[in-house]
Amino acid sequence: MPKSTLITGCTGQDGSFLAELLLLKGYTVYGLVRRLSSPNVTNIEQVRDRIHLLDGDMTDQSSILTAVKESKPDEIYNLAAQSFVATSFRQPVLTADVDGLGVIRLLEAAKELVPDARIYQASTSELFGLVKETPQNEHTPFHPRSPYGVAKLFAFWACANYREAYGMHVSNGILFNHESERRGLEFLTRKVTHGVARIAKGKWDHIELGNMEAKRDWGYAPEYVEAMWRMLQQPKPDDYVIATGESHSVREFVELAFREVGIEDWETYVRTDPKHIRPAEVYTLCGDSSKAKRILGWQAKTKMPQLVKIMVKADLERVGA
Ligand code: NAP
Ligand code: F7E
Repeated sequence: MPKSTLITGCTGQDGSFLAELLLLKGYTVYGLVRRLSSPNVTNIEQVRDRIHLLDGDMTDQSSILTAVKESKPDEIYNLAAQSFVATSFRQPVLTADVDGLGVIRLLEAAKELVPDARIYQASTSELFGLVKETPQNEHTPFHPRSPYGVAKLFAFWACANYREAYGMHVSNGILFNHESERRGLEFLTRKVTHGVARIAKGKWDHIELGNMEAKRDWGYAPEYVEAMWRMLQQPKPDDYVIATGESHSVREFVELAFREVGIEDWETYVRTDPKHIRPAEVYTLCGDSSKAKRILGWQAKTKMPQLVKIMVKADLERVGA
């Protein structure tokens, strides 16, 4: 019998890579998708006919129960979220509902219907926020800096609580920023590589950014979904930091992306606009994933300069001549 898995957020960056990985591993893959007037299936186009798509929404308990009942999953990957930090300041209630309460809804459904299922929760380096030490590991205290971070903190502890209270196999992956050619256009890396490609092809004359000094630990998404899977193959549930261990500024990312298309005087093409500055910023992040290396045998291979190359190349191809 092939194992069954339910992925929430399967149309997103990570969900689409994870669906591909689990199909390769022989799983029967179910994906929870919310109804949209124009379906957002670009990321899963190539595997759409091999995934069983189930209607549902993280704000709707009954649809989550139905999806769990229909998929009878051995493994659940909860990737669905309002994942854009900037939007969480404008839509804090929605973010709390989807990213926070949504996790309780899913845990409750699993507790009732598939208590032995193994569950992955998409936790985040945004929990560390105003960092207390560098690099950050599984023992670093949390200090979230956005409604997104706060909602994810609630979810993190909800998972730990269901593990302790009901003995459920629930693991938190504390993933640092990971990007790819499938990243949403609003996120910094993709906004930059998409903009650079358009500037290189003469279609745009500038891009507008916010805080150029913020630092992130940026890795490559396909490698990070492998870590999610490895967490659920462990006999015991646990929490793991997943990161590259390198921290780079927005400025460095922008400079490298322009250099990739042969532009050295990049500052000519970049304007800063205060509308992209957040009410509270996470200034710097750098993860220590030595626990994941030790227990999961996982290590990041692609570092930021290589990531820039991959993303710029993909965007140049997309923009075309
Ligand atoms: P993403 O591309 O924004 O994907 C989010 C997914 O959630 C999409 O499939 C989206 O569906 C779905 N979704 C949003 N609201 C929903 C709702 N109310 N009900 C059901 N589905 C809903 O995010 P990602 O980068 O793949 O990240 C995956 C997860 O990891 C998220 O939980 C994110 O918060 C977390 N995370 C990401 C990173 C990172 O650097 N990428 C780091 C740490 C943690 P639509 O297609 O309909 O919008
Ligand atoms: O911002 C700065 C911005 O929006 C990165 C999500 O996947 O990773 C992601 O959250 C940095 C921030 O990602 C612009 O202020 C400057 O310091 O790409 P981002 P994020 O906020 O780090 C974590 C781990 C998640 O969990 C989240 O789901 O870049 N920045 N100028 C800008 N950012 C954006 N988006 N746009 C700008 O113009």
